[in-house]
Amino acid sequence: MMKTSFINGVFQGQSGNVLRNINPSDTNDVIEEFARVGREEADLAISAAKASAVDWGQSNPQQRFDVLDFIGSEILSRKQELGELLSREEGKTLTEGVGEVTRAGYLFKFFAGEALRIPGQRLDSVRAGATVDITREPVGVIGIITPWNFPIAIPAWKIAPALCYGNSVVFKPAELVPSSAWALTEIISRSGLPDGVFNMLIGPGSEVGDAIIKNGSVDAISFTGSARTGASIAQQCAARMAKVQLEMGGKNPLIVLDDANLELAVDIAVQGSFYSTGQRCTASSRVIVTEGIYQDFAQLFAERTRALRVGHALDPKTQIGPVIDSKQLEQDLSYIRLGQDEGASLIAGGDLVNLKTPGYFLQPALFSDVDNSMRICQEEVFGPVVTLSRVTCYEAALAQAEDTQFGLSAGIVTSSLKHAEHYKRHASAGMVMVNMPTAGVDYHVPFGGTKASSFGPREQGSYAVDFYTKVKTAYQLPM
Ligand code: UN1
Repeated sequence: MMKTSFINGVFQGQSGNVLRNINPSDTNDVIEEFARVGREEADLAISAAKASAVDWGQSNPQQRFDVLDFIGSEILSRKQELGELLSREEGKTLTEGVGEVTRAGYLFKFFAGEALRIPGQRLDSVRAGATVDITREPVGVIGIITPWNFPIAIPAWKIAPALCYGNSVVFKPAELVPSSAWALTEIISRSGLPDGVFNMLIGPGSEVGDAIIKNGSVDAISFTGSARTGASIAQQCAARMAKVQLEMGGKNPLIVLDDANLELAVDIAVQGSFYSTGQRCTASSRVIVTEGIYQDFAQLFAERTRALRVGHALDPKTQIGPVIDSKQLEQDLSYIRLGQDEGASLIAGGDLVNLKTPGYFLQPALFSDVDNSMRICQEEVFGPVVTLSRVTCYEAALAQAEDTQFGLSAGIVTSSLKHAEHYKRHASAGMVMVNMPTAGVDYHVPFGGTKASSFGPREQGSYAVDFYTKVKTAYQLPM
């Protein structure tokens, strides 16, 4: 049976427009079919969200805790099954899929707790006898638009705080990964939320996404995706003065200094660069190495890259799953050709891999002899394609790491406390990782970047309150 969107408490939305969810590890495997909806259904969902927003905005902390805790508990108790579904549709390995589902479960649990401690302040007025209450109120209707690379964790880290702080939600998942979004929606549909508070729409960005962005009843938009779409959303939100939060690209540097432990440095580089098939905005895509360790590092990193087992996401031996679809694969391959045309040396990988099942399999690619001004060092590939460059010293490494339009995550591998401390202060990225991969973040602390990577208040952790609430200042003289 064809699956549908969820509007005003009911799974609904028939259409002749069918979305087939294809497994990137085996393109003969059609996972499920969905009925795509359009602008009209999006407007219905937004009206339902608006109509329910006032009551839900006045719900008490216990109601919100119970809803979020129910969702989190069910996700955690089904993590194996949901992880398998996620890996089947997105292509990350089963370990990564189950890991992501676990993260989503904990995100709901975290915000269940946050619902019990929504912050506020009471101050004495500067005018005699009066007091001032500073409170956090729901924003209203939140439009949530998510990418394909984290089919459940990114929806979770937007939906959970939206509900926690008393907002209604209209959620549009990426069309490449509708199954995880639908499974999450099915759980939410049984969580005790009043009808209309949570809506999920399966349909194209050009209609459903566009309706969410343009509809004046949507008070705020949280988006993760490409810089181009993000810029357009920001402009449209500014024009109608809607609140906006954007998470976009990265070109994250990983510095390796001479004093680093070689094995640890290579592990961190392989993990951060290639796991999840490099399809993370936090992936390390520029590895910058000082000259004393460069030779040994380059040799071991290339060996390890060649040895990575690319395969079907659900095969337990697989280390690197397929690329998400043919379009992304074409983009990865065109950057690999571009790197060669620009004069970089492809020292490992970069070939298509043929397996028993037809899928988008690519051996991770490693370039050396790059110049940071090359396009492969400046533009986000969003695939398993990495550059390796040699610098003289820490200061040169830092300068090169900073030479980018992006500012999401920045890593360093070193045993020098002095350099680690300096880097934490002077890297302009929103997240800095010392002796850890640039990708793979905790669920209870803020996530986000600077420069072209992010715009608006931070996501996750207790900082999420800034986006998902508005502040009221109430003055009172005694009666
Ligand atoms: C992570 O690295 O754990 O789209 C999360 C992305 C990011 C999430 C990365 N928004 O890749």
